[in-house]
Amino acid sequence: MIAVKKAQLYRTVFTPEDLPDTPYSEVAFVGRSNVGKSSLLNAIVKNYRLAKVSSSPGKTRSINFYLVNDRFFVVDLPGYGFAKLSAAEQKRWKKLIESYLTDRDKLKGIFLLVDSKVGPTEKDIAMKEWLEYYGIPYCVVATKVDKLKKQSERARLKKRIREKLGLNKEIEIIPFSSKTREGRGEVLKQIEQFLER
Ligand SMILES: Nc1nc2c(ncn2[C@@H]2O[C@H](COP(=O)(O)OP(=O)(O)OP(=O)(O)O)[C@@H](O)[C@H]2O)c(=O)[nH]1
Ligand SMILES: [Mg+2]
Repeated sequence: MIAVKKAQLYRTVFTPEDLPDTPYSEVAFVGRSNVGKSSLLNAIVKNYRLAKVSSSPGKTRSINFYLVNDRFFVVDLPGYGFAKLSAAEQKRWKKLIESYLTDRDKLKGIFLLVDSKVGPTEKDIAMKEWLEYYGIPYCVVATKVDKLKKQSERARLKKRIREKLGLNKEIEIIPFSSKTREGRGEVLKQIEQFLER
């Protein structure tokens, strides 16, 4: 498993032209606004002040590149499904994300984050189809599992997500909590697997 020794913000990108051209491979976090992408990043690097986290959705508006161990990037993307954005902002978001996801040969894998309590939304399903269409390797992270208090909810979690998203058997689902750090090791292992491709 990767030992995270060092992590720093490398670049903040607001327009496709500013996407960095670097020698490093990368993995990225995508998902609804407020699903816990920035919290996942912080839990992975054990620095709760690296990426800004907020209970109001739409906190991350830029694509943020974090350089880990001077070896690879973890990329925190702005969330989708944030209703309060203006049409112009939504258009800007779409263009930025699309140009990132479709034209990035250093991108080795995506973590698609789904809220354990809310379950996959229509937008999550659309994102999954999109990743498959473009042939981008991905896995699913079920976030905020600490919120599932009932054993029965917990037991059904993976099956529910798999069915709703229409996932193939070989696509991994990792239950995760940034509060308890459950799943951190599995996410790091998956990062390693993506980077080896
Ligand atoms: N209970 C619980 N709350 C969490 C967890 N992860 C994130 N949260 C909370 O969920 C809210 C959103 O977390 P963020 O990490 O900012 O979410 P994001 O996906 O980066 O959101 P955007 O930047 O808006 O796209 C914050 O209030 C977090 O404290 C978790 O594992 N458990
Ligand atoms: Mg964020």
